[in-house]
Amino acid sequence: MYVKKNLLFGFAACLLAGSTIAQDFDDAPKPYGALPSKHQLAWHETEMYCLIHFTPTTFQDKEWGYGDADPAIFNPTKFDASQIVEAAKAGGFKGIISVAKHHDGFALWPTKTAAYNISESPWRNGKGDMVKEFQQAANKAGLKFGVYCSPWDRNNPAYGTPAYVEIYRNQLKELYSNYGNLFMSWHDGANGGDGYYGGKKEKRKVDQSTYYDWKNTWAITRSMQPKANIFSDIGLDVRWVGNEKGIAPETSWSTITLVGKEGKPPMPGYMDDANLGSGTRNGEQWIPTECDVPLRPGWFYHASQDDQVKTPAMLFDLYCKSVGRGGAFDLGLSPNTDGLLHPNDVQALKAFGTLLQNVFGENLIKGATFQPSNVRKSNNKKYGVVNLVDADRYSYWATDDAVHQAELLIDLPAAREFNIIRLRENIKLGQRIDSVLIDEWKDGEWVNIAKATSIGANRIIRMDNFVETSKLRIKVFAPVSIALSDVGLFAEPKALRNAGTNERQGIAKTTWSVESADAKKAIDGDKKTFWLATEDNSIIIDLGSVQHFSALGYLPRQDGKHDGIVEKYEYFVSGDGKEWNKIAEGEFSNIKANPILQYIPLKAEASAKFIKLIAKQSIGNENRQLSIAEFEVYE
Ligand code: FUL
Repeated sequence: MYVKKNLLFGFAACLLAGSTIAQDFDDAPKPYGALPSKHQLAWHETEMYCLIHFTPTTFQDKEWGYGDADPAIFNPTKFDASQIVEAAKAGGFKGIISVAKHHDGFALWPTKTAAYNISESPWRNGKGDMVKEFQQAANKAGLKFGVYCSPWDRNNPAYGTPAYVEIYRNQLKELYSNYGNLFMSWHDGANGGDGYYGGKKEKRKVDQSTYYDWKNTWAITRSMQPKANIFSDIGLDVRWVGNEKGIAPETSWSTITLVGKEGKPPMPGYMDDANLGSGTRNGEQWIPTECDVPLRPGWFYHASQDDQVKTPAMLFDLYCKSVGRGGAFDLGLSPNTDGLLHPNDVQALKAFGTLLQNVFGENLIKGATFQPSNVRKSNNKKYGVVNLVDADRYSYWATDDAVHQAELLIDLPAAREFNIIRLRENIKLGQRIDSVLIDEWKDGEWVNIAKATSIGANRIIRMDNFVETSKLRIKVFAPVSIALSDVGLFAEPKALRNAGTNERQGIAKTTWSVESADAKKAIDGDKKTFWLATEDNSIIIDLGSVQHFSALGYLPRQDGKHDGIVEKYEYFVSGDGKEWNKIAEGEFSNIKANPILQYIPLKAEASAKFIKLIAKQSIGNENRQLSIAEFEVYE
């Protein structure tokens, strides 16, 4: 059973052997459980990076290109990689990943493997290499560089045959040869099926559990880019957190025991993903989470989303829920058709970077004295509490082997007000701690203010309320001795909590009606409820009177399940509910991984009393199904 479950990851273990990390001292605690490799440690230290989506799809105002865009449309005359990279840097991000090829198949470098590439575009007179320009800008700014090369290719005629896998590998080889040392090799799990495929315009399905032969594909990555962290829904080094909201669950272990689907071994694209977010306590592999989320609602630039850029307060919240939960924060940036980040994006990034510096630049633990209940090896200084406040993530306070529960009393020089507690373990010795309890000394007694599990590389406990105290107690529980490397206290600006959202407001629904009582859930203004029609793939909204509108919105169900989510749509309007005119049709690309509100700007303003949505394709039940959390109409 064990052998079967770990076909792929047994291979990972072999590749990692040789990079096991030595203990610092002879009498140091023995490492516990699965351990990070050297390149994973470097990745944990990187914490935040940006993923840049920019292809002809940008010029089509889409989220997924079909693979048929004319390369002539790709002409970002003002493109400046440094403008984008510098904006990321100002946000505190330490690396960038270039989407060198997205699902549309258009390569941003002059690949020899496929004609559909940047040399066919007018940009730099067909002589350009955008991946190179990103790499050079990253190097210049001192940021790490990585690549994303989509396995799914909606342009390539060979997609679906063994020949394509060879082409894909050759693309990786080019990217691994010519763009320096990569810190990440990012492999998407999406595989939507239909595409242009050299003009065939058909649906091609592959068996994701075998088609890409990841074992041998990633052997290329390991041999050509040994320092690159391999990401996929379950990569060899980094796993997807299971959503595109940028959020890891409260309890999220860096270790995981993988389970395949339908009795097959665990493979990317073929995983039981129930524990992707939480990981597994004492799991067999060290594969921490990456939390990816775009700065705007979509991964590609859409002018209609210029006012939907996440605010610095929202980004700060995401930082706490990703980096602060032992993962990495991967923020999507999307240059516009000029080839630049929009000023709103630049501004949000800068303000977020400043906020991070302001909050984490001042550690309120400064000057504190610590009283630990035990220090390893008869109070040996090398394991002492002084290690808790130095800048080294791997120096640590440790207890004796027999001491699995310990207390740390903290005396601050004066009463201090804070709402963030940061803890770190020395993860070179594994993820050892089960949980912590934190108390403040208040009115002559200890009062609990926080608790947490899964400490690991970095744990930010962000409390709802500020605490003002001069005395704290941290109780630590583990199955082995403790190796804690950092305790920090920080205060965020108080106004941050009430920063609001940047959600778009649709027109009021008070006069609206629908045909069935159940369908009312689609117009009740409550995002949590949804209508699931199992025998019908359409919904008609009666607006009550003729209304004028310029855009429509579809919010898919928000409960994490997928049945009935619309993938291809048609919208019709009518004045009398009998004669219908089509006003929009298309694809809600990437809606499964990122089930956000889909905003559909209309080509021309419409006026109607009735609106009908037809799901031409939806997830589950042969498409005679429609689920909808909210129907929106915009003035
Ligand atoms: C997804 C893709 O389908 C999206 O288009 C985007 O690239 C995102 C980062 O990964 O799964």
